[in-house]
Amino acid sequence: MLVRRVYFSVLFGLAALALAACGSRSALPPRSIAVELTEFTITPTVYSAQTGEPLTFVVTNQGVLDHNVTILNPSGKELAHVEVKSGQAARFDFHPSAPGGLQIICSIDGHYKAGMSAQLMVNDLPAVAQAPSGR
Ligand SMILES: [Cu+2]
Repeated sequence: MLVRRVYFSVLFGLAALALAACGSRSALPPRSIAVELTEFTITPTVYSAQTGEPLTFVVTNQGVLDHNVTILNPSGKELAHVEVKSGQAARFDFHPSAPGGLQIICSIDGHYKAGMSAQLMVNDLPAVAQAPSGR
């Protein structure tokens, strides 16, 4: 009987370890982020995410002109892009793969210069560590 109890506690211990090992980045739940475009702003202007977090950007163009959302890495490489016609909405999935600051712009000629830019901050902390700590 005692042997059996020990066997079960070892089994449960192993199961708990396995769960803890899985509980990091890959377990982040999908999240949608709403983005609004107008002449000539991207709202909000600052976004934050975790490395590996499965994001879906839901973009609404409230402007009278067509716009797009383009995500650029610090060296200017395009990581994601979606066109959104005036009055319409579009969505795209984006999984930030590394920590750092990414730029979100509208790449249509002159729009970035006119103010269509925002920042996506990607950090490597697990989601739990984001909760405000007690003071
Ligand atoms: Cu634009």
